[in-house]
Amino acid sequence: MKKLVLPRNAALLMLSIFLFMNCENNAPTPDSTVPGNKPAWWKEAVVYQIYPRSFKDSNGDGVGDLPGIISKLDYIQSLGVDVVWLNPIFSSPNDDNGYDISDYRGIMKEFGTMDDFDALLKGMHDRGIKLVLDLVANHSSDEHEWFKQSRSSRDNPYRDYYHWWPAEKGKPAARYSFFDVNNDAWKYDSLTDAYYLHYFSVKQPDLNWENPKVRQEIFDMMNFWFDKGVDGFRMDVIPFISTDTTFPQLPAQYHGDMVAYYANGPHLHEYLRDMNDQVLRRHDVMSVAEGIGVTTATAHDFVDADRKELNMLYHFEGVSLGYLPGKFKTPDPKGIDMVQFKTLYSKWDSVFAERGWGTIYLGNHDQPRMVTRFGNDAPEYRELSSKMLSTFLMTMRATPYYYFGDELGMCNIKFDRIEDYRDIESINMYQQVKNHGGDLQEFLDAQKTGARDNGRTPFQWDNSPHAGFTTGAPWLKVNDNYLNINAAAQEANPNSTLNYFRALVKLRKQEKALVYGKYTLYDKDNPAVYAYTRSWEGKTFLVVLNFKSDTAVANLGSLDLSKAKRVLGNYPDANSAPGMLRAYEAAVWQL
Ligand code: TEU
Ligand code: CA
Repeated sequence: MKKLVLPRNAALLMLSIFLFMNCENNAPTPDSTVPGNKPAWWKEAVVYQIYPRSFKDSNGDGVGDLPGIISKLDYIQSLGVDVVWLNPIFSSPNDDNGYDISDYRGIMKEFGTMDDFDALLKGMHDRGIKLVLDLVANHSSDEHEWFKQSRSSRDNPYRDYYHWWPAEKGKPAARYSFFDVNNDAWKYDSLTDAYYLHYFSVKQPDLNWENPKVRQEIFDMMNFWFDKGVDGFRMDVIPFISTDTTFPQLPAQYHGDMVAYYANGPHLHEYLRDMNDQVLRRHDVMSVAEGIGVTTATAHDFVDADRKELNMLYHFEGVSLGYLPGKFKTPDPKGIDMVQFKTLYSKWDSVFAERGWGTIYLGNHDQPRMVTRFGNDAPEYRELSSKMLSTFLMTMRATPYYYFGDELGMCNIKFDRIEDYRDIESINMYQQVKNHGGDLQEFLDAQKTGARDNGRTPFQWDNSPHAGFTTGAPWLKVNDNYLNINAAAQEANPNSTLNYFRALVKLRKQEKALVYGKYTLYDKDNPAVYAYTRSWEGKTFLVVLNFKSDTAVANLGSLDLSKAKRVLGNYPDANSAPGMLRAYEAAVWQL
């Protein structure tokens, strides 16, 4: 065959194309069988959530702070995570631990100063870690200057920064408040003989997003933080921001589901597109909605790239499993139905298989500790089940949001007395039960499973007093089990939950199949085992998870296991076969 002689520059072009296609560092191109998963840093990232109040106290006042986080940046970097999401660090009277902001551009005095923030941001960026802050813009604190002005008179320029209902029109249509003792979202204010709206506590008045001045204030504030170098925002109850300000009686289709009504306001997506246009698209940042009230039917409206709104959202369906309907956070004695769990997470995977992108979490500051809620915190099973749950979180097709302390296998503190609680939600709901002559012991028993303070106890650094979190009196009690559950004890142990988490993060970084790979569920009706594969560009990993304490067998159908090799597992030795599982066994096999 005639030898093809290419002109010199064409040959160079061919060579450069060949080199580009084979060089180490060219961004991975997703497998053509899973279109829509264009690579992005926030899709490949592992996000580590820190509740600043409980991470590390540097000055002995018993409250975690920014200098405390700075002192632990090397620990954070040692985890291998890429992004840190900090719960609110802004000025706040802390009625709801920072989710009631009195100055969006100031640092909460207990947490430190703006210089501390700048040092923290630099420390993170120097270590290749991005920083995401918490945008709490559905409501502010009632101690914000805007609200002080707004409530002062009906003709104050800031009046319409919030939702007011003049009393002469009678009581406004009922709206639900999550934290009000009577769940009543309208608070009468005598100063101007009017009611103001608060979906959360009375000290968290809802901002009026229908007012373009409010939107501009929020957008300007976001740009202020992005101009400082912040890498993104988690957006608190962002689906709630648009409100029908005529406040009609609840439309029939929403009877019994106020959250769905809140999350489907008339201008929600117009405002999010506005936010993207004026703020988000101007920076290389990530955005994640707290997707309260969002379902698979509405998720794409928030996160599809062509919507030009947000990058990601997290839903509440998984963390809502296993509670009795109609009762406040009361665990179902039957526990969590694993077929329901697997069906739900498989559904959310398929929702984002072609477009959009998902997130995955089992714990955060609003949730109890995942090892208590979804694993087994009994001494003989706590480490095993903690590693099993971490394996799930780090091998699904979604950005993992991993909650601080879960890498140690920290578990619920299970307070016996309401006096030990600090969370407005627990305190006010207890008062509600008391006001109605309800069963307070039943409430306290249920809170041992579902209370948010279970996930907010101070980080357990070592076995010194207060787990090395503070030299003072901790704002919230430290779990007594810190003597044997702490980071220092686990650093030295290669088989600890901490080092297993590090190995999981490393594996996910190495194997893009665990990020972008096609997800296939096996043995969907197995009541104990969650088994799935992740396939991408010729590589297939099998993940098998036993969520129960009994040994279990998974039916892996026609999977070719002849070349299966375990790459990671929570038992020292691989089981005899991938489908054979010991108590709470987790294993990742390369096929
Ligand atoms: O949470 C929204 C919210 O509704 C949760 O409070 C959750 O529904 C509730 O805790 C279930 O018990 C966000 C923040 O994550 C939360 O910490 C704040 O308390 C709330 O908004 C108000 O800002
Ligand atoms: Ca402190």
